[in-house]
Amino acid sequence: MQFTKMHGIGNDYVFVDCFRQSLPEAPETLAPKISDRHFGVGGDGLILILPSDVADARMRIFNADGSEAEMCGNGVRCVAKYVYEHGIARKNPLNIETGRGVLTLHLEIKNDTVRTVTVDMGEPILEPPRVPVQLRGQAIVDHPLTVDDLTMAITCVSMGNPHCVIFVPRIEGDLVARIGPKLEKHPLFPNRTNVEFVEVLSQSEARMRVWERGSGETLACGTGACAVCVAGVLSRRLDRKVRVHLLGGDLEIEWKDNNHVFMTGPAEEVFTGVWPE
Ligand code: ZDP
Repeated sequence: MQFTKMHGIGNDYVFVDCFRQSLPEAPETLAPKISDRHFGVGGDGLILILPSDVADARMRIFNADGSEAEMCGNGVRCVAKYVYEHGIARKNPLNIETGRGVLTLHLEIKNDTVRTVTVDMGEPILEPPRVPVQLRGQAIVDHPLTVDDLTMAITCVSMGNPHCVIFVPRIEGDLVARIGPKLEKHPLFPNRTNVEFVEVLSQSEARMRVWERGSGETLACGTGACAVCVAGVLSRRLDRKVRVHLLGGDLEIEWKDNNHVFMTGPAEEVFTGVWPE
């Protein structure tokens, strides 16, 4: 099976072009094997690029533990780059079908190479039953929650996939590794959750680290950065247009007046290879 290794600011995935081939086994079992950084190719998960009846292509994303996610921000930018550069659809903008519907992606192309992509990520989802989070209210903003004797204020946002955002004075020590997995699997989140730890640098700038559902700490999370922007506006910490600094690089996020969240960032192809059948 041919694969392509790509990443969005260090959030790296193994991509399989399912227009041209089929998988040797179910993606839920292939993803952990191919994502293993010692015994496999290595990555935060597996992303399938498939034909679609309603868009130029369809994306399915499987985390490193084999769980399928509804949406993927860094990954969908890479899908758009692949679809354009490998001739599946030489269009700009592109439409990509995802677990949360069809998204529109605008490409920045130089010398026939896709450099950066702006994704209309759609509207944030705040109603607790739709995140889902088992708390009452119109939206969960700065809700106190104690884990491991640490009381935090959580803000819950779905971008198609669930996010638990926590603003802290400083992201230090083992906070991410200690608290991330406990919140990922906390009973409040029936589908588990991604967990973002955020330092506000100014009204228009934040630094974040992320513990991802099904993958652990990653260098970046696109849907997570969108959730951080929304949570920052709801809690009056951030403007609607922010630069988010992640371990792997920066993303520009804007929550526009039409209630859609836009994410702009790079997408890179690293290498191709053959996975033995
Ligand atoms: O929701 C989840 O289970 C995430 N781990 C999916 C991957 C999210 C991603 N890192 C992103 O950029 O949104 C790809």
